[in-house]
Amino acid sequence: MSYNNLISYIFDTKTFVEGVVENFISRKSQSKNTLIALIFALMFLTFACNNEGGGMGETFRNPPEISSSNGVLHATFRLDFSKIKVAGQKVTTRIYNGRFVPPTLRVRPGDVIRVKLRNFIDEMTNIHYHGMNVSPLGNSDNIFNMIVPTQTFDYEVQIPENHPEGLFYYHSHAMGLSEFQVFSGESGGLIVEGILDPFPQLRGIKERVMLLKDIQINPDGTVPMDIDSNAPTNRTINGLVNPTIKIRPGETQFWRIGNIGADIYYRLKLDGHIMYEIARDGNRHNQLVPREEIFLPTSSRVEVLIQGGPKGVYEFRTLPINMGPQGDQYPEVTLATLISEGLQEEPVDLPTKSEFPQIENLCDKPIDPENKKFFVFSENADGTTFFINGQQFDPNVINTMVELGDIQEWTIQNTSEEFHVFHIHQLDFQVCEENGVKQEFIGRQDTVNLPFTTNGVPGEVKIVIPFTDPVILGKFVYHCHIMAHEDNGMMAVIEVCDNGFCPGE
Ligand SMILES: [Cu+2]
Repeated sequence: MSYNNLISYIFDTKTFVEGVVENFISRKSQSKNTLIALIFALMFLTFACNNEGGGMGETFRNPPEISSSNGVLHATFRLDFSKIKVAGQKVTTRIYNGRFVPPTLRVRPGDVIRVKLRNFIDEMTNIHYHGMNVSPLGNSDNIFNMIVPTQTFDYEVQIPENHPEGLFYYHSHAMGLSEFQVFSGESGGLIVEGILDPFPQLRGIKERVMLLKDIQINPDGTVPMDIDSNAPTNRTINGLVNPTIKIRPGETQFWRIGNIGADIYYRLKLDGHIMYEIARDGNRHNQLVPREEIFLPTSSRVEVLIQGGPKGVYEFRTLPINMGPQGDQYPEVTLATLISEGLQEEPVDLPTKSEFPQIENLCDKPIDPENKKFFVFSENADGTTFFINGQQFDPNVINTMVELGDIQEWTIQNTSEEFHVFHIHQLDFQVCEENGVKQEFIGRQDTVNLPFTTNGVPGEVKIVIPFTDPVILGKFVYHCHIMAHEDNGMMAVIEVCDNGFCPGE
C-alpha cells in the first residue's frame, strides 16, 4: 500500500472505527477514547514498519482521482455549501463534493467525459474544460450554457483520438461570477494520459499532481465576495500548506504543476534543483527545457522532471512577483518542503531532443495579410473596468469571425500598467515574439502573459493560432485569465465557421 493510499485508508478507517465505537460504547467516553488511541497506535506501528524510507512519512498527497474505464469517465459533481478546514481555518464555501480540491479526472485520448453537475448553490454556474481541444457546442465545453440553482446538467465531452496529452483542468466559467466561484474552490485537475509514452526510461517513475490554489477566509468563516487579490492569502498545494515531499538522491520524479486559482501568479523555484520542463499547458515540448525558475500566470500548467539532489532539505517556493505599477505585489511563500533521503539512486538518462515527437513550427509559416489581427487589452484608470479593443464582454456580440482552416497571427498589446494573461478556449497557439524579441520554439500553449506598459510603450506578444481542427467549430471565447479582469469585461467572443456553416453554440 502506498503512503497516500494508507493515509486515505487511515482516514476512512477512523470514521468507521469511530462509528463502530460510538455504537458499542455509549456511556464510557473515557474507554472509547482509550480504544481509539489503541487502534491508532497499532495502525501507526503497522505503517512505521512498512515505511520504506524510514523516518517520518511525507505529508504531501495527490488529490483524489476518478479515471475513465472502457473509454468513459463518469463523475457526479455536487456543487454545494460545505464546511471544511483549509490552512488551519474553518470555512464554509461553495465546492464540488465537499472538497476544496475535487477529484482529478484521468482520461486517455479518444475517451468521453460524462460529468453530471448538480447545482445546489445560490448562483448560476457551469464547467469549462480548460485547454481541451474539444467541441464548444451543446453539452460539451460550452461556457455560454449556465446551470441555474437546483438544476442538474449532464456534460458530455468527447476527446479526439489525436488530443495532446498532459495536465488540463476544469473550473467554473460562470460569466461575472468566475472569480468568486474559483476562489471559493471550484476548480480541479484533468489529466490526459500518455505524455511520458515516448520516453521508456521514465516508465514507472513517481508522479505527483500539484494543484496551486489560494484562499482568503473572513473572520466569520466565509470567503470574501469582494475579493482583493492583493490582500494576504493562504497559498496551498492540493489544499495543503507547506507539505513535506520525499525523494531519494538521484531519483527522478514527474511533477504536474497547475496554477488553478482565480487571480494570482506563481514564480516557482526548487532550491538546489533544476526543473526540467517537459510540457506547458498540456502540450509536450519538442525538447526538455531546464529551468531555474518557472513563471506561472493564472491558469498555466507545467510538467517537469526533478532529480533528487544530495541528502538534505530543500524549499519549493514561489518568489516575489511585481504585477506592475497598477497591479498586485505578491510576497515570497514556501509552497512545500522537499526532503532528499534514503538510498542513492543512479539517475535515469533524461530525454534528449531526438526522443521528443516533432512539432510544426507555426512562426515560420507565411501568414496572409487578412489573417493578421490586432488586439488591445486595456483598463480604466482605477483598474475596475477592463476592455479588449475598447469593448467589454457581451455574450450576444461576436467580436471575431474566423474561417475553419485559417492560420492567424494575433498581435496582442497591453496598454495598462499591470500584467494580463491572454487565454483562448478550444485550441493552442505558439508564441513567436514578446516585446519584439523572437521566442525560442519549444512548443504550444493555451495561455500567455501580456507584459505591462513600460515608459509609455505597451507590452506586446505576437502569437500564431491554427484554427484548423474541425472540432473547434462554433462560438467560444478569448479573455484575460485573471478572473477579476475577465468578470469585469476583459473577454470577447470568437466564432469559427466552415464555408458559411456556423453552428453557433
Ligand atoms: Cu487581466
